[in-house]
Amino acid sequence: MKLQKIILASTATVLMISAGLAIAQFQKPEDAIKYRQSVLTVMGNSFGKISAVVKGEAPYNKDEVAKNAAIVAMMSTLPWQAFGPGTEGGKAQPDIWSDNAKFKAASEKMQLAAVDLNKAAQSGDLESIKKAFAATGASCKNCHDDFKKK
Ligand code: ASC
Repeated sequence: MKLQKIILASTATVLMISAGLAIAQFQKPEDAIKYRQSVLTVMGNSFGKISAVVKGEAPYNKDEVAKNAAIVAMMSTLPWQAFGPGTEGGKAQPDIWSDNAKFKAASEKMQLAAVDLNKAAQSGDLESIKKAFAATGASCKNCHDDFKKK
């Protein structure tokens, strides 16, 4: 089984587990802030590499895009457990806590988009990758518009 396939399979499992259970516990709010920022930085780095391919700024290499999409899908499941009560700070808007249902819905939309992007990337069909990339980017932006300070 190729690594990306293992990651794809385990992403679904982690999604199900993390839906009902906070995996990580944080000693201090700063630890939660650092964790979520780190995860989102890693996710943004891999997403940016796919972005360069989609925009024609970098050559399409199937294995590279597949690897980065698997990273995006895996990382997409992780930040949410680090937005618990009392962890306000960083660039997080207060609405994350005051309108948590909306934040959760936006985060779930992004995770599902990332799963689609990973499926497209594993298939190696660049047109599907471009479509799934656009949908994933829109889901990032949607959440940032509402919940991230400028
Ligand atoms: C990225 C990145 C984001 C998203 C967003 C998409 O590469 O770091 O936050 O894409 O800009 O609109």
